[in-house]
Formats: sequence, structure tokens, C-alpha cells
Amino acid sequence: MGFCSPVFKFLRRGKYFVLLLLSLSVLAWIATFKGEMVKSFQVSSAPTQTLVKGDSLREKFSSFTAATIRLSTPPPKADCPLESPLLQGALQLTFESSLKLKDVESENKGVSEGEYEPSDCTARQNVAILIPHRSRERHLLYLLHHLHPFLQRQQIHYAIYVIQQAGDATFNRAKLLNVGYMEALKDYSWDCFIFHDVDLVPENDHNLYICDKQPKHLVVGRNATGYKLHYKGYFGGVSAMTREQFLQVNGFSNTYWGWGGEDDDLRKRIELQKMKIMRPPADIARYTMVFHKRDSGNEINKDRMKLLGRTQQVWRKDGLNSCSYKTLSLERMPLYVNVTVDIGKPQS
Ligand code: UD2
Ligand code: MN
Repeated sequence: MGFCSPVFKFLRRGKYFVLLLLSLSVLAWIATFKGEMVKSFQVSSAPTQTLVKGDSLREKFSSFTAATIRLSTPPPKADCPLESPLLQGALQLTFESSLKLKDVESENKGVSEGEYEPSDCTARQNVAILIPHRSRERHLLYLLHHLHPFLQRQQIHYAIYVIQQAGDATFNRAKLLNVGYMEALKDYSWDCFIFHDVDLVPENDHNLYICDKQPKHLVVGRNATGYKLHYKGYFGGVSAMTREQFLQVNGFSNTYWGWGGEDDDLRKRIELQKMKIMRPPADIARYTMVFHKRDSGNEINKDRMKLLGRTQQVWRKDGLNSCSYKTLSLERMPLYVNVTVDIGKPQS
């Protein structure tokens, strides 16, 4: 015992010392761990905008992201000029029998699903081009070939809608155009609508496809009629009305089946509203009509004069507000929106 006791005492004190050291390090570890937990919670739950002052790395990171965002958001574009610098005037039109849809698509890479807008300025008008159609594919191809670059040179935001009448009942151009107006407005709040025959190709790009204070008739003359106005009040072929003007006249009548009269009916509606039809100068409002014969299923409408006699009585209840149809398909093709509709058949 005498020999062991000082060693034993030392060992016993040493043991306490080691125990003390151990507990201190456990406490220190717990404190550090808690600190880390709190810190990481603060980082993850803090809103990203709240910067901890002095955290220079984070400040640098956020100014870097702000700069990146600023770079990737384009500056606001100026309005396109009143007169586009891209206009060429009288055009040399071609109608090559070898032309293919693929060629027209690759000529118009800037067009997506029938829609285009200038990249370097904000267009002054948003315009929907409505083309009533059935079995005139070749004419449609020529029109797309000329119209897309023509409209792009005019620096407008536009989309082309082709409204196809399904089935083989008598053709109804006017009702198809009412459908086009309503379907196009589901996509975008277009300012202006161009009602466009499939076979008429504009010859001069100063003939602007935009709307005015009054409804506009864009065809003063065409090749087949010696470029003279058909008759006073003629409103066929290609015309332009704002969304409001067209709504004000309740659109076209739905009751003109077959060839003729529907364009005169629209003119009468316009006149009833005390609006006045405008036309561009004759040397500009020129068109080439691709040659065609009368289509089967679009025979002359023998009732057209009778119908024209009652426009004033019926326009309020025959038009956009009574146009019933069934959309069979809506395909977004590269160069146009293809809307196929069942518009019914004439009541007999
Ligand atoms: C004139 C008018 C047209 C319209 C029509 C009488 C001009 C330049 N045009 O055209 O606007 O008033 O008389 O209804 O004065 N269509 C088809 N498939 C068919 C039938 C017609 O796609 O089977 C479309 C096509 O867009 C065509 C338009 O309807 O351009 C007018 O038919 P049209 O070209 O046979 O009649 P047209 O030239 O006498
Ligand atoms: Mn025609």
C-alpha cells in the first residue's frame, strides 16, 4: 500500500482530468454542431434578396446574376417606322409549276405556325389574314409564297389563317370568314382583319395590309379586268376591317351559299353604319388573279339579289352573333393555321 498509494492517487486524479477533458470536448462539439445547424437553416430559409452584409461572395454572386438577367432581357423595342424601309414597290411575280410547299417553308424561316413579327421594332398593327378555302391548293401555295415576304417587308405582326370548308355542300365564303374572325380571336386580340381570296396576289408592296379609320378595299384592279374598278361600290377580293368595325356591322351574312352577293351585302352593312369605304391609289392596289374556272360546289347564287334586298332588315340578327359551326380540326402548320370547319348546308 505504501508503495502504491502515491501512484494510485495520481492515476485517480488523472482519470478525473481525462473525464473532464472528454466532457469539455463533447460540449464544444455540440456547440459547434448547433451553430452550423442554425447557420444552414438561416441560409436556406432566408429570402434570396436578403443579403447578409459583409458576405462578399454572395454579394458578388447576386450582382453577377442581376447582370446576366439584364443581358438576357432585351431592351424595349422602338415602334416600327411609319413607312417601312424594306418596301420595294412594284413586284415581279412568278408562278412556277415546280414550286413546292417545302421551298416556301424554307424561304420563310422567321415564320412560326403562320405567325411573324419584326425582330428589331414593334409592329404598329397586329393583323390576321383570313383565307376562305376548299380544293385550291395550288393557288394557296402561290399566295403563301408571295404573301409572307410581302407582309414581312411591311413590318407588321401577322398570322395567316386558312379556313377550310369540310364536305361538299355548297361553298359559303362569307360564313367561313366569320368563322375565321372568331377562331383567330381565340389566339390573339388582333387589331385588324384582312379577308383574302386565295387566288389574288398583290403586285405592289405599298398596298399596306393594315386597317384604317374606315373599312378598306384593297383591290382597285386586277389583270383580268384591265386593272379598273369592277363597279362603283365593289368590295370583293381583298378587304380590311378593324376588329371593332367588323363587330359593328355584325360581320358577314351567313346566308349567301354559292357564288356572289356576299361582298355587296358587307358593303351595305358598312354603309348602314355610315362608314365609308377607302381605297389605296389605283397604281398600287393592283392584283394578279391566278386563272381559274368556276368551282363545282360554288355555283351562282340565284337568290343573291333577293337576299341583298333585305340586308337592312336582317343584319342585326344574321352575322357574327348567329354564326354556328363545328370546328373539326385546328392544325398549326409552319406557314398558316389550318382550321377545318363544318358550316352546315343551305336551308331549302
Ligand atoms: C369574286 C370576288 C370574291 C367573291 C366572289 C363571289 C374578286 C376578285 N373576288 O371572286 O371575293 O366576292 O366573287 O362569291 O372580285 N373558294 C375556294 N374554293 C371553292 C370556291 C371558292 O377556295 O371551291 C374561295 C377562294 O378563296 C376564292 C374565293 O372563294 O378565291 C372566291 O371564289 P372565286 O375565286 O371562285 O370567285 P371570283 O373570282 O369570281
Ligand atoms: Mn377568283
